Amino acid sequence: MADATKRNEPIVKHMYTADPSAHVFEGKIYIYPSHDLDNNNVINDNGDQYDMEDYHVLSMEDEGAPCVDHGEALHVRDVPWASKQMWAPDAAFKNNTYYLFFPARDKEGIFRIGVATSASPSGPFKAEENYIPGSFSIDPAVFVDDDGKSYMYFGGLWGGQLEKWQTGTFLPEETGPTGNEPALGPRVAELSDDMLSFKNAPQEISIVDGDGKPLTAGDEDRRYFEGPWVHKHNGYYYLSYSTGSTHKLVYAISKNPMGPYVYQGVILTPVIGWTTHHSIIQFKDKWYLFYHDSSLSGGIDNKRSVKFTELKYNPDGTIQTIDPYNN
Ligand code: FUB
Repeated sequence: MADATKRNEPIVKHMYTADPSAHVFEGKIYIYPSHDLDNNNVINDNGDQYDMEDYHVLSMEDEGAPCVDHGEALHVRDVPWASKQMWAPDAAFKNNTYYLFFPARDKEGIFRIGVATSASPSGPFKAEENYIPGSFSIDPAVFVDDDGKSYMYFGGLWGGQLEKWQTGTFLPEETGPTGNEPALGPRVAELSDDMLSFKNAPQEISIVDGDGKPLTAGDEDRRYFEGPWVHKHNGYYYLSYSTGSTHKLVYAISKNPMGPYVYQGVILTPVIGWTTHHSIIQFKDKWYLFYHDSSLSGGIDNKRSVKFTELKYNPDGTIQTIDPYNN
């Protein structure tokens, strides 16, 4: 009999997992994480240490039930366009099909976003022949709205290459804005009805402060870095993301899925390890934050473990800040 899955502890310990995208499918919690390898790669700002090759799908019947590993769901060798680095994925259900969205480097070393399909939420998934045309960078998060429209949010700085796409073309030497220049925002694109392509070219999302001023590149406590996630609560779209270099999960809200989004505050204070990456779901009558840290590996950045905890709203719709080691 497998152990019960406890809050604030790794949901599995037999392998390293990261970047959890959680969803409620078929009445259960399914988690789509990255699968960190137990290697000793050199750690650098380009993210070369995150050298992942495959995805495993995890599920829990309920909070406190054992977490099941459904085995390998997709391997880079079975993705015709990809060469390496299967980073943070997400999943969606539509058209009686489960879709796995994932970034990887193409054969030229450029991050693109691909899609794979399955009849089951646990896979295995079959990859499309090519990446999504017009896709770039990393960290896809797909939000299916109440009206059936689906949006992909994506993008990450540094190793995620978002800076290199400012002109709409990949420019390898391009660097990002600095200081008081507006920060780069995540990108959003509405997905086609078959979920396999973008309806239009991706747009940049503007994240502004309470006075309507765009957050600046130098505002590292609040500006977008990577790992977007969108959920809806009381008619507002909540865009949450990682601040990267300041290691926080923060959020901004909007009445429109395309933004602009107004910055609100911190969801999760820094975890052990450099990266912080998350998802938010409602399951039964509670909201949950899925996140990762590197505590199981003793703090090694690229050996992370998925955890979860309860997320609570204040009556005014703001989110209560969570301390990962005291909640
Ligand atoms: O797991 C590789 C990368 O690290 C992800 O794509 C980022 O969000 C960060 O968690």
